[in-house]
Amino acid sequence: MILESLLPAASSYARDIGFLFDLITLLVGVPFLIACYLFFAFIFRFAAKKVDKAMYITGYEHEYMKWIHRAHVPILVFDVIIVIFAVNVWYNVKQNLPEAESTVRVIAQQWAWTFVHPGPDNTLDTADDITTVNELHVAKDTLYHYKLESKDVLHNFSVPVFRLKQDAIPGRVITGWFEPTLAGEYDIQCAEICGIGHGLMPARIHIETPSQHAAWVAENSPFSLAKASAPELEVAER
Ligand SMILES: [Cu+2]
Repeated sequence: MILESLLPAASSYARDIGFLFDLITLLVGVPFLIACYLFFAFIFRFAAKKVDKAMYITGYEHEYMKWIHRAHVPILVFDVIIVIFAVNVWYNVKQNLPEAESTVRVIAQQWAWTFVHPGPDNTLDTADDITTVNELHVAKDTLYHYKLESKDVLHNFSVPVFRLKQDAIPGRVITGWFEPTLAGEYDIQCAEICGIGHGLMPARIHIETPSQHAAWVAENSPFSLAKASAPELEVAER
């Protein structure tokens, strides 16, 4: 796996996309190298010789055309192979929407990311939601839906370790999914030129074990924060 040697695979579909990457590299790269080899081999071979004026060939005769047609066949077959595998992965990642165990809202704007996490009740758009800037917290082995929005222009929610990239379009809420499979802290990057600060639109994803994540949720829910900053309230409640 070429991609995985450069970047960890941290989502359930990262390896499928890595496989596509390898397949395309192989099926396009090998003919490319053969073509380059022939191109330069002929240049050097015939340039070195002092020959008479080159023969003029239109290349329209069947005798010469067959060298083009014969090369076309494997290229077409490779294209069909790529399309078959790519459609399969595309369907699984983008068109299929497996049932979610949790949902996060991702809001892009010039030039920051806002993430809304469901609080302890695991339901979005309730009073205990946790909102963060440039910091997304998710639990490992949990299937998430994301609701992707943009406040201004086109952005792109890219999580390289997930092999996930999704455009954010102002006026639309785009739903997609991911399932983190590897704990750790990784990059999120806007992958659509969205203005002068585009390069300054990174964020971090924190993939925690379910127990660590539960602790983070408990610690950061607005109610526990209110209690921490106003301990006398807790006494008053009793
Ligand atoms: Cu952006």
